[in-house]
Amino acid sequence: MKKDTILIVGSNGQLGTVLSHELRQIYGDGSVITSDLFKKNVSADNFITLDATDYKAVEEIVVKNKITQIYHLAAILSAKGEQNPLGTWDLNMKTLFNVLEVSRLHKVEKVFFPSSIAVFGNNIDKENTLQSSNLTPATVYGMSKAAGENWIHYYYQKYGLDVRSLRYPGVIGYQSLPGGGTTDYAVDIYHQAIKNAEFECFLAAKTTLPMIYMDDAIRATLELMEAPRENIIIRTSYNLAGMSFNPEEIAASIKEHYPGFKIKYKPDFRQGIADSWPKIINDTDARKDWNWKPDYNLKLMTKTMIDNLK
Ligand code: AKB
Repeated sequence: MKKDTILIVGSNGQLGTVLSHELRQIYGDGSVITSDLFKKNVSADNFITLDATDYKAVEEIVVKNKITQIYHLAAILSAKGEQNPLGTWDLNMKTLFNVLEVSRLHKVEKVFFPSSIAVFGNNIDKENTLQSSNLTPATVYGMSKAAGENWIHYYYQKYGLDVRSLRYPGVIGYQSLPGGGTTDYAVDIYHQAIKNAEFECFLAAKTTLPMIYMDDAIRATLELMEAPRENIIIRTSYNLAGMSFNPEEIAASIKEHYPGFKIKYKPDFRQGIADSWPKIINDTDARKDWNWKPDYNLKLMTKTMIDNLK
């Protein structure tokens, strides 16, 4: 087992649920503390109720448990964030500042900050969105991630704090449900398919977005965090790609397993958010700097999702 004491902030979320499990396998149950606003019924022993907007509460956990790594996953996502723009900014930024300051003052060795494809907006090449593309996000969530990227870069430059980050595409997995995102349809669709229910999609048929299967997303996170410090050249956040598809294409891949599967399209306000995002992400830097390579394409993901959900 590796020696490190890890705190996961926001561990009840879609990514946190699976990442906590993986980190416990690597570091041992006793070395991983999960935390969130509320305790889930199935939370593991080492769970602490934490409001990460409370600086003192974050500091107390870090000091008391001699934390050496923090995964800061708490955030309000793109679609939910638009219901309360100022509250979203407050929560996303305050929790990040608390994690960064506590890490700086108490010498936390490594911090992970998830960014998102939501940092991109218009004025980019959507078919090949480069690492260095303009960041003009159309949502408050995207604004908070773009600002967060600059803050982690600042903490690295000014204080040498080793913060690492990925710009996640939509994450799709069977173990947990997303909440409040624009890419959530691509998880819900599988849950409806196995119930033989017709799926009503809140995005239009041809809305192509970058996505990634959960196993790839988790592996990318762990590989980034394990990479030697000198390999991490990008100190804002790395573009990360898995696959790209639209609702019509994911429906077609489901029909290979459920020929009677039906989908209808009823775009809502989330269509505007999706239209502001890239379609295909260029992740050359991640591949070059720490050897990133995804394993899953749409066909393999669909088979794996259906096999595990049914
Ligand atoms: C969302 O849809 O808001 C998230 C994301 C792409 O960051 N899944």
